[in-house]
Amino acid sequence: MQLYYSPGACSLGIHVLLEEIGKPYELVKTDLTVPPPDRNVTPINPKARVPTLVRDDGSVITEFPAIALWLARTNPAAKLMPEDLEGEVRTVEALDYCVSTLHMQGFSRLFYARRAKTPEDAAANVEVGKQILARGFARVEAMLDGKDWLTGSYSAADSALFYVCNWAAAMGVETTPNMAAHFARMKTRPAVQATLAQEGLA
Ligand SMILES: N[C@@H](CCC(=O)N[C@@H](CS)C(=O)NCC(=O)O)C(=O)O
Repeated sequence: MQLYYSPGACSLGIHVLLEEIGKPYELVKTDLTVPPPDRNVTPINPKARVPTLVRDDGSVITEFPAIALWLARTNPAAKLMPEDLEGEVRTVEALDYCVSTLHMQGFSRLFYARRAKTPEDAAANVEVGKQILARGFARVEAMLDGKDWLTGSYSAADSALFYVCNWAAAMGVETTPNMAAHFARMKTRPAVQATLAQEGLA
C-alpha cells in the first residue's frame, strides 16, 4: 500500500490508521504548493488531493471516510470500526462530522481565505469559518462528554478528530476541554507518536 500525504494535512489521520494497523506501507510525500497539473498525486487521483491510498492491486481510494472505512473493514484486528451496523453507522457519523463540517466547512474557510479577491472577502470567510468551528466544537464537546473516545471505544473517528485538533493547536484556534483532553490522549498512543515523528511534527 502507498499513502500520498502531505505533512500535517488531513492525510495525518489516515497515516495514524496505517500505524494502528501495523502492516507495511509506503509514504509518498506530496507538495501541495505545487499546482494540480504538476502535483505528483494527480496522475493517480485527478482530484489532486491527499489522502490518496493506492492498494496492493494498484487500485486507488480517495476521500478520507472511504479510505478509513476500507482500512477498518480489511483490518478487523485493529478494531478501528465496530463490527455491528449500528456501531459502524455511529462511527462514520462522527468521522464525517470531523471531515465534512469541521474540516471542509470550518478550517477550509480559514485556509483558503488567501484565495479571496479582497481583504474584506478574506476576513468575512474567516469569520464564517470560525463561527462554524465554534458551533462544531460545541457539538464535539458534547459528543465526548464522559467518554475517552468519540464513539465509546477508540475508532477511526478519533483519528479524524485528531488531525482537526492538530490544526487547531498549530493555528492557535481554541478548542474545548474535552477536545483538548482527547488531543492529549491521542498523543499518548504509540501509533500517533510514530506518525508525528514520520511527518516531522513531533
Ligand atoms: N474530501 C477530501 C478532502 C481532502 C482535502 O481537502 N485534502 C487537502 C489537504 S488537507 C488537499 O489535498 N488540498 C489540496 C488542494 O486543495 O489543492 C477527503 O475527505 O479526503
